[in-house]
Amino acid sequence: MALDTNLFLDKLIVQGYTQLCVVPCSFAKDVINAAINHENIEYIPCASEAIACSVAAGLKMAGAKPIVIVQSSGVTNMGSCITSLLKPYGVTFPILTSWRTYSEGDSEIQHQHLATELPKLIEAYGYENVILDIENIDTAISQIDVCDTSHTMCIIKKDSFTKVALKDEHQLDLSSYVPRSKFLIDLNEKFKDTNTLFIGTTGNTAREMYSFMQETNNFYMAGNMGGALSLGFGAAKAGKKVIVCGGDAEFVMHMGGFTTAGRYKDEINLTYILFDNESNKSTGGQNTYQTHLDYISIAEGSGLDVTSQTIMSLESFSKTVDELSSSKGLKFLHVKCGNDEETPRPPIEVVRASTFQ
Ligand SMILES: Cc1ncc(C[n+]2csc(CCOP(=O)(O)OP(=O)(O)O)c2C)c(N)n1
Repeated sequence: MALDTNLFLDKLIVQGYTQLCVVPCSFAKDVINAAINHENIEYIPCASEAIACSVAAGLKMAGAKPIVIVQSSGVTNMGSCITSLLKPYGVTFPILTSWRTYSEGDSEIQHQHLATELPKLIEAYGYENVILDIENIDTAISQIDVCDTSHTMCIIKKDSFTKVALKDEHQLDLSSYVPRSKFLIDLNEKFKDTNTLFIGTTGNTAREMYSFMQETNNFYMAGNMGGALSLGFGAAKAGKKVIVCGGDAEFVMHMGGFTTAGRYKDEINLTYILFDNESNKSTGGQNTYQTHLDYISIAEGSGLDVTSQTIMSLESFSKTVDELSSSKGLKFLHVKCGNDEETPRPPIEVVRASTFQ
């Protein structure tokens, strides 16, 4: 049993809902696709769950009728907005969160804690919670309406929605870009058997590092989305030579990490490589809709030493990495990349053993 996704969205529109403020989760992939396909509800991709909540609060206070959709891991990011804005000012709108499960031995350790504690976290925020009814669509809509008028969060379980494909005009075409594996294989060749510490992000980069960079010194950060640069900065401040392999959704989530690290650029040896596939590959490939961003200028404005051209080829990547690795500092590289076939997640023993000292 699953809710008919398109009908669910149609009914929400009839109820007057106007925008979906989203940080993607694979559990919500079909609702997200349906919203992107639909002309009568606006899809607002947000850099973090905190931002999604604040945007929705502004929309609601100004008379619109937004809905927020996030992953359970991101409910933590909303804490400040909930406790210091939504609760004290009595602002309400539906917040739909997936509930990621965890079973022993799963390397997605980011979900282990909230797999049992999510309802308690919601309760600690002063919210009620309700599990989205997937048996009866009208009950489901009534639940959303309750969340619109009270501090109640709606929990979405796996497989709650029927499949919806993105319309052709919304599909991303990354075929002209070099697949990320080629760059990772090059990094493996250059840095195998060195003590350079590689940090992979929550997204697919860490998974692909496991497949294509078997011989480098890797930390697979299976969670803490947005924290890769800051984690790398801390390690570099403590004396490590670090390369962070970032993603375009990861880059924007806690962008203040760049302004913090930038202050210490002369003391450290850290390179941030932004592997930009224009999408959230690991949660279903949703477009990040960030073509308005100039990543290089953002990094430069935060104090990083940037390579001023976006890297489009393996040849220029290889040459630039050689140049960068011979100098100290806080360096930034923007690389456009395409998709590879799905790669397996690093097993839990590998993820846990990748802790660095
Ligand atoms: C706080 C938080 N919010 C959302 C997620 C779900 N999530 C995991 S990876 C990801 C997207 C990563 O995209 P990007 O950084 O561009 O890397 P890619 O997967 O495309 O390589 C999202 C939204 C999460 N793990 N944590």
